[in-house]
Amino acid sequence: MSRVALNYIYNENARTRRPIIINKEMGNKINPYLLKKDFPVFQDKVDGRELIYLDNAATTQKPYTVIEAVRKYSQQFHGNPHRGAHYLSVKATELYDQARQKVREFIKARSAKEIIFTRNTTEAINLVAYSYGMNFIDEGDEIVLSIAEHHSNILPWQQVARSRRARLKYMYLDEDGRLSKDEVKSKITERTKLVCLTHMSNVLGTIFPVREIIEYAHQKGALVLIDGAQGIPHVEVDVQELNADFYVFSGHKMLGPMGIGVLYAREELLEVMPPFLSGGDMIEYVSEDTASFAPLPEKFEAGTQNVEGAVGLAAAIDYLNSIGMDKIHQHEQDLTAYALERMQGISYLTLYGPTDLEERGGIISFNVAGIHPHDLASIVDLDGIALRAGHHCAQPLMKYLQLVASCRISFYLYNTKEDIDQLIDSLDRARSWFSNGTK
Ligand code: C6P
Repeated sequence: MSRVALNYIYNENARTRRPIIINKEMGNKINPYLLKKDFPVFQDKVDGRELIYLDNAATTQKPYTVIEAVRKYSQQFHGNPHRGAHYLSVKATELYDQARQKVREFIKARSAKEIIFTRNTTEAINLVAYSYGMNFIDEGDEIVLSIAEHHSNILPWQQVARSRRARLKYMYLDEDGRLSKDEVKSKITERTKLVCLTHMSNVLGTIFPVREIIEYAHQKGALVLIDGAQGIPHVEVDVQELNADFYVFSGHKMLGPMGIGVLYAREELLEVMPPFLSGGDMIEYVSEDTASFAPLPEKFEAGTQNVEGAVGLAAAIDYLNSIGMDKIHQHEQDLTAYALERMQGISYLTLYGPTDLEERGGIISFNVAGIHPHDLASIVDLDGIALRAGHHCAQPLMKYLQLVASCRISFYLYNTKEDIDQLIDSLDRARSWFSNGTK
């Protein structure tokens, strides 16, 4: 990065800049044009083009405040937490603990002991699978998943089912991409030990009624893991109100850095679960042959911690809070309504997922007649539009939908209706290019 660009990112205004919300003109709604100013990636051309970023389900962009928080930590406070009496080690410990408290408040967990930092959603699910699944799921028990799960919420359970001789059962979706009550009731039974369900489908955008499903599963004596990778960035989450047993998510999908994720689990469960990884910093006492473990949450955080990741995640939470999750959700709903209305009127497009806004969020999968999704993604990239094409790491769902691949757009707080208009112009150009051989 050039010196000029570095100065721009680290200048004083950027450090103190706060997201701006226009109340007069826009009622209580956020103004994405002003929010874009908080994100360095939108201040300059990317690869020579104005960026239209519609791949937020894959990862989100970072505001200056997150970049600055990580820089400040790295420059002024970097030390190995829990391991030294010197200033930097103490400071790193303090910042790491504060970040944990910030996450606790954000998801309204009872105690910071219930917040375990992981690398990402995938590692958090693996932690539950290897620690809880491999020890508490027995032969003949059933693990119930939805067919809409990401591979990260399927493969660990396949391993558990194989090792423990348990049975995997899938809840299938109706033709609108929803889970019916009948389907839920027919699959979750007294034999169910664990239900693993995504909060929002990363392919169809369906927001599942997780609170009702958790309540029903508990009546049957099952625990529930919610994959919140596509949930918590977009809707307010209160884990106590949801009554979730496990809730997992990734920092990089909510404006934070990559390499930091969270497992929330009820304290009683974490107390009886054995460590997933073992080594430094998760112990109380070690002898030649045996060891006793540190109390929660350290018991599940072996090795040197990702302090800069935690600090960046805390800054991302501050940013989201300064705007308000309710406003972010409303903005995404407005964009989704606008996009669906425009896209439904285009004859060459096939859209997938629920049509009712009440049941979905800002992820839209579609196909363009006559153009392979991968070709389409490369073509719109020439117009500066970032979207995702492929199976979206959800092959069982794609097979169920009888699709090989689809294109997918996904919104966040900085997207505008103009982004959607530009996408549709680009799709029109691609279509006529494929029809006439010119673009
Ligand atoms: N989905 C997407 O483009 P990680 O990689 O661990 O941060 O997140 C995994 C994951 C788990 N569950 C759901 C519902 C997800 O959407 C994802 C990540 C990205 O859809 C990358 S494949």
